[in-house]
Amino acid sequence: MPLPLQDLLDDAGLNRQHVFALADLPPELLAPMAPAAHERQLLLFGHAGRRLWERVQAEGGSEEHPIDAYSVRTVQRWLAQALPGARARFVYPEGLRPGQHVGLQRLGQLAGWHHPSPFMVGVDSHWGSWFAYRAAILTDTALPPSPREDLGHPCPTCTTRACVSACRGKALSEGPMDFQACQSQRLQDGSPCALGCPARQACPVGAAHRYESSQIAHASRYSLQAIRRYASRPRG
Ligand code: B12
Repeated sequence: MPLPLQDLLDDAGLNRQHVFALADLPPELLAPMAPAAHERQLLLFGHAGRRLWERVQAEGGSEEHPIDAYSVRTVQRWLAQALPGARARFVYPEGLRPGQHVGLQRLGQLAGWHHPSPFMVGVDSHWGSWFAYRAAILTDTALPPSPREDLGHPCPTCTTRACVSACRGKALSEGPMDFQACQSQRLQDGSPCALGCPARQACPVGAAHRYESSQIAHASRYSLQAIRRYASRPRG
């Protein structure tokens, strides 16, 4: 069942949407959001493929986090037109206390969008790893909950394992991803992984939807900054 005015969201590049009844979500996932009594549903908005970035650039905003600002603006515009009068509260990318976060990949798993890849970013057989979670709101609505949309898990039948051999930090060589090895490689001067993950880019699945290089560099810059912050944190 499509959402009301779903075309507005699709056209804006927020082309994945899922309605959850809060009653169906595990309590530990809900806990950081501390839902109020009138909040009945969680609406999750994602993007897949290149459209979102095209739209963000077309709007030419100069915010520090242009994708987040654009996503919030777009969901607000959609809410005003599609669900006037609904009470809604953002829980992603803003709205929660510092240090609290919504388990987006877990929500993606429940929606059917997320399958684990060796490089930890979720994948499916259509979009590959070229999708992410852009906004989540709690509402007092009674929309029909969405069915799972599972486009398939490509990794179990993958024979080439191109991501594993492309990983420059040898972080994918033995079982679960070695996050320390990934981080150390990214932090080296002139690392080929600083502004884009060669493993993610080597995956052939959904290659037609691979982000444009400026989007890859943009997102990677933020994660590299975060890794630098973690790495410089005092220990003990
Ligand atoms: C924290 C975080 C990070 C941290 C992880 C560091 C750390 N040790 O905490 C950093 C900043 C490194 C990071 C990087 C990236 N992240 Co990140 N990250 C998150 C975040 C905010 C929370 C994850 C979490 O703590 N979950 C809760 C714990 C309990 O669950 P967990 O599964 O054990 O979580 C661990 C892993 O998820 C891991 N992690 C998170 N992201 C990544 C990425 C990689 C490659 C690896 C190895 C691990 C990892 O760190 C978590 C804590 O240890 C989520 C968004 C969210 N709110 O869920 C996005 C998220 C998981 N990240 C995402 C992405 C895309 C990335 C990047 C690819 C961005 C980029 N283009 O550079 C990079 C990965 C590149 C790389 N090789 O480093 C997407 C994944 C989309 C998808 N299709 O599944 C998410 C869902 C954000 C979103 N808006 O969609 N990320």
